[in-house]
Amino acid sequence: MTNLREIRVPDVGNVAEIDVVEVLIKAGDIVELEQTVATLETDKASMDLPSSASGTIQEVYIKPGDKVSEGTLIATVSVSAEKESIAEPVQAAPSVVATPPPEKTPEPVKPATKSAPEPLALSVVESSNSTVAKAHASPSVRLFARELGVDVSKIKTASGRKGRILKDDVKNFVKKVINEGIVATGAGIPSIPAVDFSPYGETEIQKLSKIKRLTGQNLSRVWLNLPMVTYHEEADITDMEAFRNALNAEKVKGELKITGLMFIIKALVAAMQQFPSFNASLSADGESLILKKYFNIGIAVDTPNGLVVPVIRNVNNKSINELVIELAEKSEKARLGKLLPGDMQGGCMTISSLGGIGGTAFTPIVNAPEVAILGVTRAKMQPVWNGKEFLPRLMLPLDLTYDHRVIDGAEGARFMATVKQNLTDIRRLLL
Ligand code: CAO
Repeated sequence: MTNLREIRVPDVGNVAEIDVVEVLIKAGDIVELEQTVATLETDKASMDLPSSASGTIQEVYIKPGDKVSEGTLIATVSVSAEKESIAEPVQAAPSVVATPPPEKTPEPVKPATKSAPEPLALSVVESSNSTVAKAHASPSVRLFARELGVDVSKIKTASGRKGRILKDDVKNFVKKVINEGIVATGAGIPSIPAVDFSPYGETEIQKLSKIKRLTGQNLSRVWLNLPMVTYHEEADITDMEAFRNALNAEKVKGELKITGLMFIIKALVAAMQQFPSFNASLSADGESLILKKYFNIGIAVDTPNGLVVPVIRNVNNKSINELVIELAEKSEKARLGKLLPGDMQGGCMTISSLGGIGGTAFTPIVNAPEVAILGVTRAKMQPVWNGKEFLPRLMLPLDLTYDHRVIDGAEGARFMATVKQNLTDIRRLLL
């Protein structure tokens, strides 16, 4: 058996005309006791009208735009007699928030419950417009927004009456943020405005390659997420170079030559074995380090389509000659666009070597979730003071960029001192 109960506008203080802003139920809906069924508004306050019974909505008597007052019938609910005997109906009070006068900025709304997240995460995208702080939304919409971590003051599109933000506006805002793939931590960064260059001369539009677009997105994400420091060092590679030249002189025609990069890869891995925090990734929650027991090195390779980073696995178990062959194969595949996704995965640290081109120093960007990257520019003969005299030495510039959340300055400097020692005296690589 069922009984019919009525939901009516309760006593909201001597207000003659109350606007119906939003109706959240329709016939056939199941409602719980105190579930919001409508949003009402006077010129002073906005309120969520709760259901005074749980059951099935039989009929709804109001629509947005109607005027109601105390006692107006909102809806009827059919309640099973069983339920009625268990729960006495209560006269639920509406939850009210003061309606901000449109020209003033409202007080920030505090989270209703402890578990509701602070409205931070999604607030980044549109913060450049301070006028949107005049958010106008019912308590239920504000609660809904808080549950999703959305700051309602950042929502520009309000499709309700009198500029009111509705639930659908919150949903659309979240969809937009997700679709744009905007990183939450880029708090409030205004985008670069579009410029019409035509007044200055002729231009031509060239589409970016897919690799360039993806690399660009990844680099921006890293730039916004990681506090990075770049540390510069120089290694005396005079002896290493003499050894390399001697080895290359032994090679028969057509055999692959050893470049300094192979020794750099080895020297880097030897240092990573000594400093485990460089062979690590920060966990997603930022609370722990994931230490890796394998030593895979990514090598940035310049290709006609953009930068790619093939990975050489288990460098610690490979000889210099094996590295020469593998890097030649992988960089060739990279330039022909034939690398498979697996060839570029699982790296622990990356080397970006511009030494074949030139340079004296640069600041490479960490290939996150790795925690550091080694940049290399062109070795140069320099007069180096040995305490008695200046000697001509071949000096290799090295640049280490690291994630400062994981690696502190002294650790970075010690790590580079070790890489430098390993390159200056490559016998150390045997230890
Ligand atoms: N100092 C002086 N000479 C250097 C050098 C250095 N640091 N590094 C390389 N060279 C020399 C090599 O010995 C070689 O000389 P020879 O022709 O006389 O033998 C010449 O420069 C060309 O070397 P290479 O670049 O072909 O070979 P490599 O092993 O040093 O590097 C690779 C291989 C794949 C890393 C490189 O070809 C490449 O693509 N580099 C660009 C990477 C890049 O774009 N990085 C930017 C990333 S943005 O962060």
